[in-house]
Amino acid sequence: MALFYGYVPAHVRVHNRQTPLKQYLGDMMLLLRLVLSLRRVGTSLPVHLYLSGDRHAKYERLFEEQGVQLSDAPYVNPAHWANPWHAGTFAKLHALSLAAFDTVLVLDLDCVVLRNIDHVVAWPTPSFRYQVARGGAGCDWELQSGVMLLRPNAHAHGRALRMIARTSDKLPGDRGDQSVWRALYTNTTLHELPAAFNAFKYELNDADEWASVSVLHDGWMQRWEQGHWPVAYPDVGNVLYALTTNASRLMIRAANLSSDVPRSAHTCYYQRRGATRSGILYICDHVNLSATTKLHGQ
Ligand SMILES: [Mn+2]
Repeated sequence: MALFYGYVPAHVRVHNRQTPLKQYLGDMMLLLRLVLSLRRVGTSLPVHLYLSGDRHAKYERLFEEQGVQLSDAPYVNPAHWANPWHAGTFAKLHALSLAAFDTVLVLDLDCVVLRNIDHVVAWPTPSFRYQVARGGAGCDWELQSGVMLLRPNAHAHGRALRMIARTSDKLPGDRGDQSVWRALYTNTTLHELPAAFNAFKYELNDADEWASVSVLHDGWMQRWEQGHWPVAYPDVGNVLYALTTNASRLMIRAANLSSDVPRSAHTCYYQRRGATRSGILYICDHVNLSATTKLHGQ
């Protein structure tokens, strides 16, 4: 199983009072939640996390404690035609270069695994689920790249990198990695993943559908407020809340922010559970975390 994350502050799209570092803290929490969910369902497959750009040892240690193999990966510059919101998704193209593996199961950091999915690696490659694309001329479907079963291939990796090179033509699609997968596999036999292995909560209509989910994608907490699904479907809602809380607690412990640090020097990522003030999760660290805990140079 392979997870990918690249962090270059200048490439992080920020809005409102968000900062690149807040985004990093939130993303690390989501990645950790995903790993905790894999441990919860007792995966026996090796889990690898490929990191590029700025790295922070104090948070990476949490992954090592969960038995995750950490590796440095080259940073993949987003295509000049990229949608800035999807700039980070090109990191997943690195999966094609992992020649030490026959099969790589790629999971997005905003996935949560609710049932053991180890058997998926025996399925044919490449496997994706299909998704109807919203808008976009000349493209009404896409390969949903949140869960992908791939066979690494150096030739395909080279082709993919050329598609996002400085001089590359704009590709149809979401202007993220999904545009690349779609173009790369145009003349390839593709296999379709069942929807339950990459399920979006807005697609799930009743308790039976919720109960069928193996991988919930797009499960982050901010969007809980758009609906009351954790209350309506507490079997999944409570699991997700417990995993998020545990991941957040581990992050807070790793941050180890001293009470001497003045509030003006804090950067905090926080989420609310539902519309109430209860269940607010904070992750706070130094505003200048880069200066204090960078992995390289320690
Ligand atoms: Mn995603």
